[in-house]
Amino acid sequence: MTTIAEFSDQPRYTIKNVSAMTGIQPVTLRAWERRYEALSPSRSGNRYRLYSDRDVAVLRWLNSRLQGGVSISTAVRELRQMTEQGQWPEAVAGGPSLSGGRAAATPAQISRQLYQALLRYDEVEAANLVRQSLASLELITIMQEVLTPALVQIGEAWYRGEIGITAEHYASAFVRGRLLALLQAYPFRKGAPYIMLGGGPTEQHEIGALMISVLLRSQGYHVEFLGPDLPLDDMVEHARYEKPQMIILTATTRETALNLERMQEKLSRLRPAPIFGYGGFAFVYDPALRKRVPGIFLGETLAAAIEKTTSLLPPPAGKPARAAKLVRQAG
Ligand code: B12
Repeated sequence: MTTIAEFSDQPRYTIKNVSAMTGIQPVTLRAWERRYEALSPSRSGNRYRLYSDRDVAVLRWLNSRLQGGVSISTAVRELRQMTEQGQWPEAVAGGPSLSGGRAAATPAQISRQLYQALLRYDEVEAANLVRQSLASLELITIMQEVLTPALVQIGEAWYRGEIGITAEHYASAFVRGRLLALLQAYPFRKGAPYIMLGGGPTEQHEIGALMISVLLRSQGYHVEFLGPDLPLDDMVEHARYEKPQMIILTATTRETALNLERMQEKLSRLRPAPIFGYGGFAFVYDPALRKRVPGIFLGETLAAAIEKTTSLLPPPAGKPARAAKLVRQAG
């Protein structure tokens, strides 16, 4: 037996997802909210309603009461009376689910399934899981809670000698490909604050930088992703002509982190001088490196990097970007 209280109250699903999961039309969902205060979903940064697994469970329960002949106002009153006494109804199973009958899964579950699909070299299943994530989760959640843990698990399995380097390369190539498709699905906004992004000299890891590029582009910034292993002088020359407002370089290894020591000084000779921000695993693993690299350390997580970057730049004009056919292209 599972009560509705046991479901997560993390905001996660759009109204369209919830409609697909419960079979209740968006117009009805909005009316239940407005007239009966059946639910109060959170709002995303761009003001879209976001529902949690608990909200979905509540909606399924309300629907089952309606099918039992009770009016919506009575069902909502029943629910309120129970919750005011600290009780929750038992969850009702089923209803149409997210994608083709697949039950709504948590990010951790999707991540584990993705890890297993990648180890089997099952590209169709891996692509389906990414598509499922894009339809139901926020981008930042997909990056931090689905893709990153799957890659870390792959890295650990390789380290323990359980999988070969081929499997590890296949998995990172797959994730890299999905992220590039996503990046290109967002409109390229020339007039918006301009950020150049990539890996520092000798860096071969590029997935963290790609994730930040996708997240910033989704917020409407003009982001140029330049790939890994960028020579500093060449980048400074590029920046001299292109005049970005900000340059972000990432470092996973200590060697790359130390290679970033002179970037701030080189950039300070440009007019106007771009802001120099950096981050990545090397600075999380060894925080002392932050003292050695002049510039702005952007934080330990992708979410922190986005927050810090957006606080340093003017906001992009207009609405946050929407990816063209995001789910179909990237999935
Ligand atoms: C895929 C992978 C590779 C691929 C990369 C492919 C590609 N195109 O990107 C390849 C095969 C090339 C590779 C090479 C190597 N790798 Co490697 N690799 C990995 C693996 C499995 C996943 C890395 C990844 O993309 N993670 C996803 C990202 C998003 O996660 P993350 O880097 O941890 O980032 C988090 C934060 O740091 C932060 N973040 C990330 N970027 C940024 C940027 C900014 C600005 C900010 C603020 C935050 C931020 O957000 C993330 C989420 O919290 C990890 C395993 C692991 N445990 O992570 C090893 C790992 C990173 N690799 C490692 C090593 C040692 C190597 C090699 C030296 C191996 C070798 N002997 O040749 C070389 C490095 C060569 C070089 N000079 O760069 C070590 C690094 C340890 C260290 N600090 O020295 C790891 C941790 C494996 C391990 N357990 O030993 N690798």
